[in-house]
Amino acid sequence: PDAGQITFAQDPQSQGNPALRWFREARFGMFVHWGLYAIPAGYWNGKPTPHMGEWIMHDLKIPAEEYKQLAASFDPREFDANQLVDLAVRAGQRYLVLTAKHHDGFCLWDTELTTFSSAVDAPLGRDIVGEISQACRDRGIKFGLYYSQTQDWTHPDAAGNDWDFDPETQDFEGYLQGYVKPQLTELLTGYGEIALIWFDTPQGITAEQSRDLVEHVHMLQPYCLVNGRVGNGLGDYGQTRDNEMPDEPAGDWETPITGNGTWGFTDNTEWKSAHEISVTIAKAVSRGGNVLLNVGPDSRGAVPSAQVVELEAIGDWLQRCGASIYGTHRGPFRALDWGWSTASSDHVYLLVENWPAHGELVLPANVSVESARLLTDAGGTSLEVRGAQGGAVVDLNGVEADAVLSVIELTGAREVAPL
Ligand code: H79
Repeated sequence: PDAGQITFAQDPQSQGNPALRWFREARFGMFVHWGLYAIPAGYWNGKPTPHMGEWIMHDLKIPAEEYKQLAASFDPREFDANQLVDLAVRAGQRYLVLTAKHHDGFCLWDTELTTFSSAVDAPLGRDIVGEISQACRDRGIKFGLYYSQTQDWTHPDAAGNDWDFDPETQDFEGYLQGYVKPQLTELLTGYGEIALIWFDTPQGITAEQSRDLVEHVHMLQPYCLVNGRVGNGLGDYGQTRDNEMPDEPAGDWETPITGNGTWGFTDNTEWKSAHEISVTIAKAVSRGGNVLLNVGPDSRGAVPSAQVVELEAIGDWLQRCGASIYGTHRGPFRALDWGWSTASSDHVYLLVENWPAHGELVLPANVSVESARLLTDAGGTSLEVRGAQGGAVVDLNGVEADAVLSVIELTGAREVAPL
């Protein structure tokens, strides 16, 4: 082995669940927040909800019996799971996570535990988990489920609703054993391979209760990943807070991000651009993590067309530059003033946000490089590299920056001196 070859730290969690292998390669997924909250879409009797659309019941203290009436209007007959998953494919997303049950308790599958579902109380009468899981399977997209394990604002024994239910008399353990676990059994036995369970808001759950949920999931499907929000430091991979980009987390991790300022559909149209999304992906992958980007379909099941434009642009970018994202890991270069780095076993990738003045991209002073090329539609233009004995410079004069984010592939990058 060449002593000058740049080596990369192993993930400390690499001894973990073997399914982390697909998770590390995927790097980019689609989060789908869809439920009854798409009908009021941020307004209740004309009053706007102050925060995220899916929190409307909580934030406006809507009585459970009143909120549950929304199910009678949930009738997105035109919804086509194939179209939704095709969009994920076009966006370059390798996994999809659907809100089987969010904090409001409405279920998107045909569950024995309640009639409050898309299959029974809703005129739609369909099993959305079944439809989307099938569409994902047909397209080779990993399928995971979001499940709100602590909060359920329409369940008298769950957390989160103190305007209908009295926290003093609630039986939370009874809710976990008699409702949550049987529902997880349905989800993990009725829909084929489930790639991951995405729990949320672990406040108030004991370590024993979190461990019980992890063991329940793994007893039913050992290769189903459990996210860190199962609580108490457990789970197969770590999680940032919503919309957060950590500096240098250890191990395998994921950041969930909204496409605008809300998870459930509202009239908010401040869509993150393809460029902003690409920068988020570049930062996350350069630090060893994944990005789970949200879509909030409307009450008919449609993703707003302005967001589709950005998703398709990201997909186009990944067609050109995906070699720098899929299957890559933490990059060797830190604190670059022009962007981020990722690496595969063969190459180092430079994701350049700030195009350098004078067209000269300066690499860290202890690094030399054999060759460089630009990742483009056409398959790559060679770039001139100067200063091969360290402090190398990649010449970008006359090179046009990518419309989304420029990526340069380095071959033979090596340390010529300790930094
Ligand atoms: O599913 C999405 C969110 O609904 C969920 N996580 C993502 C993936 C989430 N659950 N809790 N939170 C996010 C934190 C919520 C905090 C707040 Fe509020 C809700 C701030 C404003 C509304 C409750 C009411 C806490 C403060 C005021």
